[in-house]
Amino acid sequence: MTTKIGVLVMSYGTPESLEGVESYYTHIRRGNPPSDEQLKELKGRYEAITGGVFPLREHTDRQTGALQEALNRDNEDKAIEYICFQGLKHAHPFIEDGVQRLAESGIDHAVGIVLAPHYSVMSVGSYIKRAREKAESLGIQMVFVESYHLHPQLIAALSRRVSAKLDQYEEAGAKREDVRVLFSAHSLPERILNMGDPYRDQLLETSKAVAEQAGVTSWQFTWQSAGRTPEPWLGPDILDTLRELSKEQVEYVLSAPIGFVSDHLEVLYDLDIEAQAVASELDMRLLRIESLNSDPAFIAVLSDVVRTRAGELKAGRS
Ligand code: FEC
Repeated sequence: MTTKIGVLVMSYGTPESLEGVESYYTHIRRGNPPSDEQLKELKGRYEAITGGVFPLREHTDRQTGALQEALNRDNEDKAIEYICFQGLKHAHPFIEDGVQRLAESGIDHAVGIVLAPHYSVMSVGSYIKRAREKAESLGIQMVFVESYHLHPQLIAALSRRVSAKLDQYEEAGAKREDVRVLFSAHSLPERILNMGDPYRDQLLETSKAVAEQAGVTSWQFTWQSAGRTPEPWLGPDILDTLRELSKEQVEYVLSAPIGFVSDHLEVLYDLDIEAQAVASELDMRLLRIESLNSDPAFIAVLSDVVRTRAGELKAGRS
């Protein structure tokens, strides 16, 4: 008999169309609709990256499909079948919808994973809280992957991306050691630090491990994409970091947004358009590493950590 194990693949979510941006933004703002000006500004950012296509949805779809295939393909124990469902934080199908679908498929044991390698109570923690509450209400036993920021295959995949861009710089005549590598991730309100949140430390650990493996000596960590709210957010922001580096006469910069796993607004707009514009104003050259998207090496990371957690489920049942 085959046992079905559900996998809830959680991701940030993105609108399905420009018309959907308002309800998406309202959800991010916990039910408070944005002003006309805020809405126009956000729609403008989506139009600038894709002209009305929302790349995060396609990447999440592909990652979810590839994960299900990898889990079942490499599954020596054919007594288990993994079935993946999506659960998005701010868009359909919401996290709760994903858990509901697990239940409707007759699944009573599941693993939850977020497509973000670093844990913060305000990011991954909030996804898990919502999934756990829904699973409990439906009688599903669920365990969660909290972080995978030092998984050896993740570090290797990111290091390869950093090395590839350093090669590109070298081919263009720059010395590798003259390139400043800027690791970055989404900022969060500063108050997370007083809560003993591991987010910043985990990001620094990933940065250090990737720098070591890629043989990078000139690197630093910086934040990006801070929210537009009055409270203080973690800094320095990448735009300020670029201005500082320009004062230090740094000419070549490599952006490595290790906090994200897909091409989406925060990468394609905040880095490829906004940061790129600042770099060119400052007469600096800025490249960015490729996103992980559906790279089989990244899917292997997800499948490995999901399988490990699933093993704990099995142990719990026997
Ligand atoms: O491509 C897309 O459509 C979605 C891109 C996207 C990703 C993403 C990831 C993270 N966020 C995190 C935290 C916050 C906090 C606030 C916040 C606000 C926004 C807004 C947009 C947005 N985020 Fe996001 N985030 C993405 C998009 N994010 C759009 C609203 C407008 C703006 O501020 O730009 C502030 C909420 C508030 O108002 O209180 C906090 C974190 C991540 C990375 C981890 C994860 O993926 O969950 C942390 C992708």
